[in-house]
Amino acid sequence: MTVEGTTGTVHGGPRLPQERRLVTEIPGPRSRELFARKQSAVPPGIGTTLPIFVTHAGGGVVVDVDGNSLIDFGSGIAVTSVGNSAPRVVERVQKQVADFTHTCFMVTPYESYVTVCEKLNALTPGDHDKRTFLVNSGAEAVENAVKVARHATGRPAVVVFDHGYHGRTLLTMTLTAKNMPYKDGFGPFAPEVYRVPLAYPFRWPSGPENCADEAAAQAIDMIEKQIGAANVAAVVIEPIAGEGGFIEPARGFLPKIAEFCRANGIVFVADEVQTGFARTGHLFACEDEGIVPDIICTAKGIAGGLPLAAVTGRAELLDSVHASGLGGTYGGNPLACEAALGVLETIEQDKLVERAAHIGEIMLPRLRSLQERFGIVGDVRGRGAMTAIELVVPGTKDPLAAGPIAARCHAEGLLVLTAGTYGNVLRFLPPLVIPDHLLEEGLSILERAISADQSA
Ligand code: PLZ
Repeated sequence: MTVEGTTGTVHGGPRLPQERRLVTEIPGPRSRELFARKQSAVPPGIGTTLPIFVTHAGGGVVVDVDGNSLIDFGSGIAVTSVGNSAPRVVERVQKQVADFTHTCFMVTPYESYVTVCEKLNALTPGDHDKRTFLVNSGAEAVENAVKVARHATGRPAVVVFDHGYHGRTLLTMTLTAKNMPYKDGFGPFAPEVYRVPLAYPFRWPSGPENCADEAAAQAIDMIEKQIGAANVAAVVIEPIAGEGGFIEPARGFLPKIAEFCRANGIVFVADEVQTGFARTGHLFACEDEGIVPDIICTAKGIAGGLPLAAVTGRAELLDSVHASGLGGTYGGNPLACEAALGVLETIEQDKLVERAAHIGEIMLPRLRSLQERFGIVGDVRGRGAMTAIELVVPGTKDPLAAGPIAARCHAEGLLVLTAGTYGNVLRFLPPLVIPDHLLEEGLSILERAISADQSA
């Protein structure tokens, strides 16, 4: 593949040089003007990580209205894994937008929707008979997975985990662990949602080696004693907790939970909205421990930025819902389906699963060397192109806010995101097509930002 020459747009559009280029301070004057307009037109509830206004993006860079070119370690929150305006996505969407833009798949269907579903049935873990249907967002996918699990089992309860994030709708906000900013003042919440411990190795009281067994035992005990396994429709879990801080559950935890579900007729739902589509060096993160979920929810990386999400699961579960019990006006819109087909072709033909693993091989050793040199880097974790550092007050595990270091990176032209229940995680989600030299340069900017920290 031609990563070095990756362009932002095709069909004669401008090529985007794969370089960091700062021509004003960040944000520049034109972005500041637009941000003032945003503040009077858009409520503050819609936040802004970095107030530069974008005109182009592609490969590993985002270009703003002032002509700055920033290194992208965010991919629009793990969405543009194949890059912005990836050529195969652009080509398919451009053709589709000229042919027809919408019919509603539930009114008069079209082939691309069916092809996307066939491909997801084939590509997701497990060789059992599967069905897929398409919706618009990650939250909608998780919410629908719960609907299907409740309908199929006739049971009410849903079990979720500490540090979990599943969306902002009433049900998925309820499934989400963190109060601020996601839940505060937005209650009352949906009923029959129960939260159990997650195997968080860095913060497990008796140490990482005991974490998987103890956390699984506690979670299962709570389910049995407080809910009753026979009342549980679904266990919903991210194979790597994303917004919660890129927490990889201690190895062995996920298989124990999956086994408990199997033994008790509970639907195991993997929320792979953030981890899916090559991001972690597997097509899906569940593959790392050989987990075969009953239902898998995908979104984000599925369609290169067009709004699309999917619910894929065992045929007998999805087929249990009565005719017309599922759906929505826009779910599986033809533009989004074409984009998804372009994404899947790109992942396969450009070997982006391997590319994600390669990105991890570049990033993780450099992040570990930061941990050795700087006391504020308490933990380094992640897989493939989904990595993070957890910041602490040196010599303790007290959380150290990640915001100031993120701001220093932003000022130097590196777009990084924060995460974590304690707001102390810097996470890195570069597009999988980012050239190596931008990865290295981004890591050097991060290193300078950390070493400039007074407490480091
Ligand atoms: N499940 C695992 O990561 C979305 C949230 C951004 P939607 N994560 C980004 C924000 O602050 O709103 C996410 C996720 C996991 C579900 C979702 C929800 O996906 O497409 O944002 O609805």
